[in-house]
Amino acid sequence: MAHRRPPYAAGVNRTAPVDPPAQPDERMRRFMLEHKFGMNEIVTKLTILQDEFTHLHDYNPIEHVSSRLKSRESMVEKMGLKGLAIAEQPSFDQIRSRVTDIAGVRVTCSFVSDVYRVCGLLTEQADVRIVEVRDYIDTPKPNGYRSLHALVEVPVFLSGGTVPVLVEVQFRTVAMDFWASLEHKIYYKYRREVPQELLDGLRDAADTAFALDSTMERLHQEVRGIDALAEPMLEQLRHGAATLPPEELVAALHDLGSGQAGGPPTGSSASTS
Ligand code: 0O2
Repeated sequence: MAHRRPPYAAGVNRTAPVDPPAQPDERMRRFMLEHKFGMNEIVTKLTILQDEFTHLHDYNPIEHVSSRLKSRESMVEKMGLKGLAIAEQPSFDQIRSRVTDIAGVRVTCSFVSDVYRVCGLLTEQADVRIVEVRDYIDTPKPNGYRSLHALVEVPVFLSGGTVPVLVEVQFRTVAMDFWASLEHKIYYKYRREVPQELLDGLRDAADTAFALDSTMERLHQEVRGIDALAEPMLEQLRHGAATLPPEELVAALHDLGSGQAGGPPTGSSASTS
């Protein structure tokens, strides 16, 4: 995925504040609110795509969209992991640059190709700037975790000016989501000291889930391929192909076999940028 220049300056682009300087608590509230607004913008964009696909197309690649704002406790924990001690009173810019998933959106899709397609549809929008893409589908984590993570920046338009906000968007299939939520529960149940046999089981389950994703994807492409054939040809196939010119039949079957019929999504693999 190519980097594009944002339609706004990379830094905070506010007009001079009219109000007196904010107190730390109020600044924290503002900081969290800005992330909430950015998160809501991304959710709205995805909901629009979901509604468009539902009402104007015959297929909706988005199963589910959810979002969460990181809790203060979780943020402090992650700051610690990233070497930012709260006692040292790090600046908001320092927090923003180290903890990049304060605003998180999760998109669940049916198929792996949909994951890449929806990620593309979101990140190609003019006011969405890609900061980083981590493809844990192409390169799963050692524990078996698979998802496509896109860190994006969106402009939030406030009364005092425009604020660029980072949002982490996780795209995954239903099977990947099922695995990740179980792994998350196990991880917390064992307070991160998960027995080796459970870790091995999770690793196997991740591979099984991915094998299921691959089979479902293939079947889905085959069905879409058949649907995409022209109606007269479908009619001939339904009623026996004897009257079909051999070269046309061969070409149609060839397209089906190579996955070209109906133009299935190419699933351009996102790379880390
Ligand atoms: P929560 O509860 O979602 O807030 P980094 O040091 O930058 O490489 P970072 O910042 O954790 O590591 O980034 P990464 O790896 O992209 O992970 C960000 C989020 O992805 C996590 O947020 C999880 O939501 C999810 N995630 C990543 N790895 C795993 C995994 O192995 N299992 C599960 N179940 N989820 C994972 P948080 O803050 O960890 O959690």
